[in-house]
Amino acid sequence: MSKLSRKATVLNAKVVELLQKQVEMEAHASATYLAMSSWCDAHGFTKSAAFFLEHSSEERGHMLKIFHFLNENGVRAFSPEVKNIQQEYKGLRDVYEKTLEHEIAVTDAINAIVKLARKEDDFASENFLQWFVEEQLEEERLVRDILAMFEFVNEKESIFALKLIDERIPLEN
Ligand code: OFO
Repeated sequence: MSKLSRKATVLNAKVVELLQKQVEMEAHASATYLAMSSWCDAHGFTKSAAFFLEHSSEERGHMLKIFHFLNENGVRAFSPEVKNIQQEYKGLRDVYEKTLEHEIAVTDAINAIVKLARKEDDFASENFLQWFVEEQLEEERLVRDILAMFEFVNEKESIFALKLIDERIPLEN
């Protein structure tokens, strides 16, 4: 890193590149959860619709957290392009399975940035990312707990069973 860029930011350039990608990933998560909320609403799963609406806002919050971290530390953050949002799902279980897959992918991405930050001695980014490490643990646990409810209904999930699950979806507000 040249002395001049060191003056602009203490963040490592390779870490910054991954953080910019993470801004995109969080924005994609926000848009995906919005699509899931709409799907759930259209299929009569009102608690799930509210759950995904809440989580869409949370993901936008995560995106902004990284966005501000970059801007506050001398890096120009880029407004992300959000494309390829899945709108259709096979059923309620599919929605939550896709959510878990998505959260696992985000956890892997966060861990990869932490690993790189550690390797590059970018202590500021490593420290900043600890919040995300905790958050991912919590989110994966939450979705796994929801998916566990589906284990109590048989393969041919009746609408009655699905509605019962929907009623037990935890909301924050
Ligand atoms: Fe951004 O918190 Fe999970 O994905």
